[in-house]
Amino acid sequence: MERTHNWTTEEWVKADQAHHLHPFTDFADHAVNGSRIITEANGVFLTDSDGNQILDGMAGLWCTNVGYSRQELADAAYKQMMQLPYYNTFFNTATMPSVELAGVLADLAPEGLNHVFYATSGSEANDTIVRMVRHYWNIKGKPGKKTFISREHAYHGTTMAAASLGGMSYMHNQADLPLPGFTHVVPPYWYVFGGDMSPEEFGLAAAKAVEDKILELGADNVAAFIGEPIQGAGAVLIPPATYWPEIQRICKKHDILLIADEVICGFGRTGHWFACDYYDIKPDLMPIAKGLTSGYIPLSAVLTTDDMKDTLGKGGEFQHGFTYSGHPVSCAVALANIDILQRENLVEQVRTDTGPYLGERLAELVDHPLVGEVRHLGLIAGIELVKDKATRTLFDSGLNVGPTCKNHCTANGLIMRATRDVMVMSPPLIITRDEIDMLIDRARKALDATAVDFGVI
Ligand code: PXG
Repeated sequence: MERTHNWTTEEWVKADQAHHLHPFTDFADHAVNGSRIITEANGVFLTDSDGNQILDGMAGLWCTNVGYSRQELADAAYKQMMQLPYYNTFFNTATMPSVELAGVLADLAPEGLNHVFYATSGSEANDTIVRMVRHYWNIKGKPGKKTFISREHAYHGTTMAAASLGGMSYMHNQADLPLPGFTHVVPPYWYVFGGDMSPEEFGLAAAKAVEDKILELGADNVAAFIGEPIQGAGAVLIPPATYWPEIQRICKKHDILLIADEVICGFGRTGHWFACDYYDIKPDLMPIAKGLTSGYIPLSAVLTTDDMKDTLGKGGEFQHGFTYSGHPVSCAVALANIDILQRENLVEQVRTDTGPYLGERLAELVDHPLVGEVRHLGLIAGIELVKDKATRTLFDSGLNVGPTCKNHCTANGLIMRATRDVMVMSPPLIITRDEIDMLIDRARKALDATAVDFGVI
């Protein structure tokens, strides 16, 4: 492609520093250290402006499920742009891709989720849910039911409502959040919060925390419970098997809507189309994004039930939506993306082959002196780095053990995220066994170097 500028890396970095404010970035640090410029990508590999090849163990931000540079997705976008590049879905108008995709999603989704409301990002999908749920309870004649219960370490996005749903205290602190009507309970994070309990006992205790909160607030004041089936950005928190059945029982008992945030878990990440299929969760609302288009183009959606649609249908026009809701190009790309996932049996491949293989290779890391626990399902995993394995004691957060390991990964040609001192990974679903070997080899090198840095070896 013709570029206006044919700059050196240094010139790109300078220009970036001059005008570009980055998300989740310390602006003062950026002014000094700049950014790495990514120039192209293919399969599971990124290339930077110095020509380095980097294995992307994160699929971008948990999203490039079918891998990079897929011709089919570019073709789908091109074809749709030439036929109808934009039209909206407001005021009883539709475009063909938005109609087709809604049907495909209703077929793929867990039973009962028959209706699709489009947005552009995961955050917008979750804001949409807050609007829907509050309107729903008003129409039902229960206007007191307004509070959302979520968990600490939850991530549901960064708009004011989505960040309020989230349980990241560092995000709350910067904007006087959460807004009124959002509250958080302990997450099903056995390694840190489980104490002397078995994981199964702790799963029940963490679910009981939700019920205790409902009783404290009064069920007449609680609108919904929201949870990622597996908390992704919170450091891949995989709940004990007892957790989700108990959460569902509690929500039903107290007439609380259940929201399963599948923004990371959806579209094959766990070896199932949705993690709800794996945990047998039957949500009332399900936000999706990321893997819906493999991140090639922004698109998100809220999937919901007949009951939600019928109830909102009694409230007149739903006063909500975005210019780009159901964008035809995004929907065309999503259809082509789902077609690839199906045609190449990628979800099944993750469930039966590459997911278990990643699990086998990760199990080899459990003996490493820094590794307290490996959490894994399908192609999502977290490696908990700890000071003392026997007592499950974490490092002091000021030591920056996780970020140090992340830097060693980068130096070894691997992108792996550090969330606190948990190394997290979610590679593209097309990753092969050989590439998994490369990923594990590079991760082990980074762990060894980190262990040397902190005198653990
Ligand atoms: N729900 C979940 C479960 C997410 O993981 C969102 C909603 C919000 O999506 P948008 O499209 O508004 O970003 C997310 C996003 C990280 C990281 O550092 C995670 C996300 C986004 C950016 C960074 O792990 N998840």
